[in-house]
Amino acid sequence: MSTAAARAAAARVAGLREQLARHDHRYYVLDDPEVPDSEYDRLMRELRELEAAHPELLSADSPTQRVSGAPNAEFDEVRHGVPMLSLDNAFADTDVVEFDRRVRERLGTEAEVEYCAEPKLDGLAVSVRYERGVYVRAATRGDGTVGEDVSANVRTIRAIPLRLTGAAPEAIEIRGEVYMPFAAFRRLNTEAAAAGEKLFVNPRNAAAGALRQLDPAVTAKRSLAVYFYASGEWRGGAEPDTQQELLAQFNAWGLRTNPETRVVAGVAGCLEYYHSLAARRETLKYQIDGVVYKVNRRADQEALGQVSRAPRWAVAHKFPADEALTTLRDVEFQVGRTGVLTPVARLEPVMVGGATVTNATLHNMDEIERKDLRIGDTVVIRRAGDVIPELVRSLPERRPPGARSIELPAACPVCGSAVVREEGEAAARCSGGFVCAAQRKEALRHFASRRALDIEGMGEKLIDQLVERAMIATPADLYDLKLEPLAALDRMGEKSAANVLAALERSKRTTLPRFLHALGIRDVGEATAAALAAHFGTFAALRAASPGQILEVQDVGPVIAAHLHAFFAAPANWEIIERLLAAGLNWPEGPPAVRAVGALDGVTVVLTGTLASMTREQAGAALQALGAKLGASVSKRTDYVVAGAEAGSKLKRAVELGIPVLDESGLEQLLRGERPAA
Ligand code: D41
Repeated sequence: MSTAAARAAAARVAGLREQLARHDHRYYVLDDPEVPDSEYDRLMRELRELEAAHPELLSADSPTQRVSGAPNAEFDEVRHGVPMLSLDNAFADTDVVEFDRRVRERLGTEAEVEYCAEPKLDGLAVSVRYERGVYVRAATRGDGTVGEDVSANVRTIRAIPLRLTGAAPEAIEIRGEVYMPFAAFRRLNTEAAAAGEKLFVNPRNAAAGALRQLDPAVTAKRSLAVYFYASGEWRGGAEPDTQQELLAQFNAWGLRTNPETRVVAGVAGCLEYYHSLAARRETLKYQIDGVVYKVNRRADQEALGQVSRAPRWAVAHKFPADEALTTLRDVEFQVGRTGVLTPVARLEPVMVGGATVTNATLHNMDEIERKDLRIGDTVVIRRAGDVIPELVRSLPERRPPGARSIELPAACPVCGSAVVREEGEAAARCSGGFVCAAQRKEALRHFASRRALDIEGMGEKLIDQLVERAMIATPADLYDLKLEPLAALDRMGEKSAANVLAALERSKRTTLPRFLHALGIRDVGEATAAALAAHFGTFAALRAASPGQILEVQDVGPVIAAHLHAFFAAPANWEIIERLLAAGLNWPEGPPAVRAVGALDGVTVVLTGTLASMTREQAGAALQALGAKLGASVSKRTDYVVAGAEAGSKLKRAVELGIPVLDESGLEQLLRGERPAA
């Protein structure tokens, strides 16, 4: 091998050791990992491979040469009677086939080996020591030889008996996994969020945090649980002959073991167990990250022995990682049907949870700011079950020098209209309305809706078809529709098509408030439309108004004024409006209100019956905009009753009490701020 290649390998090995040491410290000592486990595993695998290829680089202080972790200074050290071994990992089914082949080779058998298969809990390994059946101590795994004394905390776990049931050995160490069930984890994070504290990333970290509490009373509240799966030192009495019998003995002593454990035949049995558990993974009440296969017979286990702290008779078959690191290549903005712009992360493709992920939604600009994302960042992607991939966070410590910040575009990526983002609102929106292809269907549906132009029969399904077949793009196109092509659509026919055309014809005679509302200008609802119509009197006056003049309208603030101004400033909107007017849309117009604001202060009006020019809600909103009060019933204090068609008891009562009764022309006078005589 060339010296250059050897130097490169040595440099890479040193770099990997440094990174792994830092990750160990963050993970085991600080409980605050910087990278997902899968990334750690990847680095460790690369280091092992390099060391295998270059044995001259091996050293005693390599992270591959010890199991891991440094004891937390706060707790006393405990030396395990028998070291706690670690597990080798298998990722692919073929890794398990290899494992089984090595086992049978060493045992010198062609026959199927019996394995004990268990879920691999994502918790913390502990060793609990009983002497003459009495709980004496509990320790974390630590580096496998020396762990931390967590006796006081583990004691608080209700599932751990303080005395074993029945006859017990003189001394025994029992190993298992302490974990936090999902329910307890969610509860803990809900409480932490309410208290404004930092949330735990996953149940494993939460369990680690709970075990490391200096005050056992805090641990006791954290609802930890445990499953036992192995023994360490065993002094006095005979050890069971199989893993299965060992677990049965644990149960007899009152110790929990995982009920999902099965004895399976050969590698086929192992893989079948793995895939069936993987399919049920979401239904378990606790987090698992794979399964563990153990040669069932203890005599076989002893014959197989161990290599560098890991038994040759067991292997952890991991589920595909559900978190992974990748690069944020770009952020694009998608426009939804209501015009909301949603940022979408474009990622360097990465395998997460068994699927390739290339995109992740980012919801809104606030989230981008909160997560401090830049294009070029290394990011953590998580995929839980079948759900949509999530961008968890970025790793600012890995940010490349050229990383670009992410800006909200000024123009809509679909139609080029201005993008607006209101103060205090997370969502940014395209102001294009009909002009924007992304918003077309929604804008048309609104235009035709009952409270707008009320085009009967022009429902969502019909609009979908018309837009999809490019028969219409804007409301102006509605009035160009012809009978034959309409009749040819799904669920239509001659009669329905004729009905729709008749409804379109009827809708041309409308009111100014309805028309303004129908345009779908952001935040211009019925009440605002009515107030605008009452204030300006004519559409021409409104369209010519400056933002300052629009601000004079009651209840219209700078945001709505800006939306209106932007809408009327867009030539595309103008073209639509001109075409609608040319098609014959019309409404009664009055002169602009003389002294609109407060003109009806102190005036109480009761509305009754059906009005022809606007809905009662629109009329009420417009009256209120001028300062009038709306009465629910007619009394001596009522100043006017406005009576539309089919007015009933309220009209009768007004006549009885001698209250002035107005028709629609009287209402128009009121809306101009006048006080008509009956
Ligand atoms: O559920 C687990 N996390 C689990 C861990 C398990 N079910 N079995 C395990 N068996 C062992 C051996 C075979 C070495 C006794 C283990 C672990 N070890 C283990 N946990 C942490 C490091 C090793």
